[in-house]
Amino acid sequence: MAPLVGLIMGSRSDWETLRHAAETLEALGIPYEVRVVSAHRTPDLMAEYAKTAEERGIQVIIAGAGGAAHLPGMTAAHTALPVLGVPVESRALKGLDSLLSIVQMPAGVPVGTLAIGKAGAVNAALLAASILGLKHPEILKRLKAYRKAQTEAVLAHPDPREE
Ligand code: RP5
Repeated sequence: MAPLVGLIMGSRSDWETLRHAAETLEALGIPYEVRVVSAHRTPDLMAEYAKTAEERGIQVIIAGAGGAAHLPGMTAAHTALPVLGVPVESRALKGLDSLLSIVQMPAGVPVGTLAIGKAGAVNAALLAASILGLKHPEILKRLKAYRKAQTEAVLAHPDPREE
């Protein structure tokens, strides 16, 4: 099936974080593509990717980057598709640099910013599922089942000392 989500990241080194988004999309049966697209190392590719995503059938873009993380914002500047930004934990500043770079978009071009690291990557995929669920009932159904299973897993093990 043609990809509905474009999962992009600034470097191969971001995969360790963004793979959690990929795994969550897979768990929800959402077709996606993965690309390394750097805002500063491959700026032309980034613009081309963002400008052509909609006509290729992509409906949501998840963009992860670390440090001076321009990728989500610059991608959003080139497309009206929803862009979800995942701040990757950086070595020097533990991802606070990534978070602030992504979240502090000036008014006019939004990026939906998630938490730093794995939690943000998983939640970006879940939020993409919510957005896609508005017009893909089968995705909404799988998202609801995922949430139900999560709730049941917590309720089934109320004692934290249990193995
Ligand atoms: C950003 O710089 C990437 O998103 C990555 O998080 C960070 C470091 O990249 P590498 O030096 O590991 O390629 O562009």
